[in-house]
Amino acid sequence: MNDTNHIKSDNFNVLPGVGLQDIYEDDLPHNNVINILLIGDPGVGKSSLISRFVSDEYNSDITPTTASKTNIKYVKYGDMVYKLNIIDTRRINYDRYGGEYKQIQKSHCIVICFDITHKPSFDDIRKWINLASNVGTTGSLRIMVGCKSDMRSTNPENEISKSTAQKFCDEAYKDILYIEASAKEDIFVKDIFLYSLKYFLSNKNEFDVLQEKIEARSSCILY
Ligand SMILES: Nc1nc2c(ncn2[C@@H]2O[C@H](COP(=O)(O)OP(=O)(O)OP(=O)(O)O)[C@@H](O)[C@H]2O)c(=O)[nH]1
Ligand SMILES: [Mg+2]
Repeated sequence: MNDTNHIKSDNFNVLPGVGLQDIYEDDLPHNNVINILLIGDPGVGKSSLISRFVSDEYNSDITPTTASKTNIKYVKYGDMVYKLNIIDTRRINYDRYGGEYKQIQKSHCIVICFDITHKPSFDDIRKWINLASNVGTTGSLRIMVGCKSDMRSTNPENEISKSTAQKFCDEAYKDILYIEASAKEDIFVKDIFLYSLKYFLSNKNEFDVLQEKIEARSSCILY
């Protein structure tokens, strides 16, 4: 995908003054709740993407995430306010992933991250995609994000080129959108969440059905 394919964010106004944890569902009247989950190998940059989007901050000394956490962001789009539940997952390798299945099932959008400068994280991406596909509810959106795009060309031997990642999606996962982003330089971070919101809106009827399925599944699965 070239850059012109990204959705324009002209109408995307982030509400000023809305912070992180101390916002509760009733604080702002909103039209819909959208659950967005980030998964991927340890250290690929999941939390940094969230921090950049939610609070416009980037910290190179960020600590590994030890427990899953829901970050709340209200966004205004058109005349409506939407609540985004952005779920950061704890630092864990794919093989030990468990217990978060419920979060995957409840997600409208699953953002599957790898680090473009760290080939092993791309080698694992198929496992994460399959997890999202197998556990996620049909109809949820999957976006693959190549993180740390500002580091392109700094370590060519260990790098995943944009064309390799794009080809991977085109050939194996046609319905997955690929975006390269940098939390550090704030490149295409907002696009990930804007795209999720737009997808949600354009599939709202399907998502109402999806919601019923999610609730039905949640009530009959033990964790
Ligand atoms: N250059 C650069 N470094 C980044 C970027 N995003 C994250 N990093 C660095 O990569 C490291 C890991 O970032 P995190 O955001 O903690 O990654 P994570 O996937 O949440 O990691 P875990 O919680 O440990 O699984 C940190 O040192 C970040 O500063 C980016 O866009 N550019
Ligand atoms: Mg983290």
